[in-house]
Amino acid sequence: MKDNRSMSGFCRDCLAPASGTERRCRTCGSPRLLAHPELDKLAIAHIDCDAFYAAVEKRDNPELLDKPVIVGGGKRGVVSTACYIARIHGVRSAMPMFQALKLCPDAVVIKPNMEKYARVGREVRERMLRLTPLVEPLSIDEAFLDLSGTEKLHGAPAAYVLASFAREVERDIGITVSVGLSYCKFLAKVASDLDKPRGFSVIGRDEAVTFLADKPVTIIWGVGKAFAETLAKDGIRTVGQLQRMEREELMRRYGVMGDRLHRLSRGEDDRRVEPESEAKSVSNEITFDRDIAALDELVPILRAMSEKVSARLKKAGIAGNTVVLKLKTRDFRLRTRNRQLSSPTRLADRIFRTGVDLLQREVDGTPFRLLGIGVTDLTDASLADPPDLIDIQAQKRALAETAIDRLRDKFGKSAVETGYTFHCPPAKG
Ligand code: DCP
Ligand code: MG
Repeated sequence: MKDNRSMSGFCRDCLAPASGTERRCRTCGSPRLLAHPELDKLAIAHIDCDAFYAAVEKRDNPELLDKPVIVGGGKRGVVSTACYIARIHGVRSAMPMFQALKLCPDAVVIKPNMEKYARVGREVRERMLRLTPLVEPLSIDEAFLDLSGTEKLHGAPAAYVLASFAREVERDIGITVSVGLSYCKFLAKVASDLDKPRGFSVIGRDEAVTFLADKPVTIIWGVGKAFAETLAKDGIRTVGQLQRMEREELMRRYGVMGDRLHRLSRGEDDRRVEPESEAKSVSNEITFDRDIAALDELVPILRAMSEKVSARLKKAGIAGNTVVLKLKTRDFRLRTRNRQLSSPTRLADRIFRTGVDLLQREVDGTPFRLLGIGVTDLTDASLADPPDLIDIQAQKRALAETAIDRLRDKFGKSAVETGYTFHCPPAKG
């Protein structure tokens, strides 16, 4: 939003000050100027790398620089990502490769090299941690940063620190990022997507409500396709419509989600940036070579993974209060399901049985590409798995598991296999 009252700003290329009235930098001539009336006050950022896998591949092979590049393929045959040149032709993530090549026949297709991308992702993250300890990664290529209170340390406001960060990542790592800066996580994330690639967008407090008013409801965190359809049936398509509704009405119609719609539609989001802590959860997941839909194929894998999770809990002397099941569908939709237990556990048997119960509700013919199981709400193991006088069977299974653990300790891991894990592929990770 343009406002000339007290516009502070600078050039994103040479970092020289700018007033917000000029069109090009007076020092270097660049048009990439950043100015905003609230620029010095905003400190919550979302940073997302541009066309991440493709950018890494271009960095490592300069011949690809001006060519359309698609990363993906393999057995699954879908696009992981496409560079911005390929996107001009309409190529998108998750698109079947044959369709992508129809749109862009000249594209260079590269198989993903996950280890390399993970390494670059870590490098970027390490640099973020030099700016603030409050870095919350969301995925391999994106994170929230809270830079509140770091102005003294850096001798500059967050906006300036972030622009130098983007410049340095380009110079030292060789890929580009886009930055969203706001006063809350919701709008920081929205902002980082507004001006991709090499973007820097700012959404201030004063403009939040107006900015959101004409946007589709799907811009709101947690409003997916299915929920947007529910809202559309009720005649609600834009955030502005939500802004005009009473909180009570929204809650009556949509429960807790109604409260979220009420707050987020007004740009009210007080979630903190939560740094990654060492062990918030213990989990294990596997991405399959081919998608799996059948329960009887998923169950043995779940068993093997539950045992891994349990082994790690036992080793660390901790236990979890909540079991989390994670599924990713063929089109990359993530489903996580939680169940709080009556007491914390570190037993494979309890993790597995809870997991199966959650899994059964999800198995409906959908092909899954990833399955994960874990526990969160960690506590000390001394509180775990109290003898359950009601469920004698559970007690028996717990005793059996302890006996199996002892045998495994003595004779090695494969000495004892439970019925579920026979012939099942080993879980990775
Ligand atoms: N990814 C994937 N399959 C998807 C989406 C993403 O394998 N359906 C991978 C490839 C991406 C990386 O995750 O490079 C990061 O995802 P983003 O959604 O951030 O996409 P990009 O970084 O590729 O592009 P953008 O510039 O839009 O952020
Ligand atoms: Mg990205």
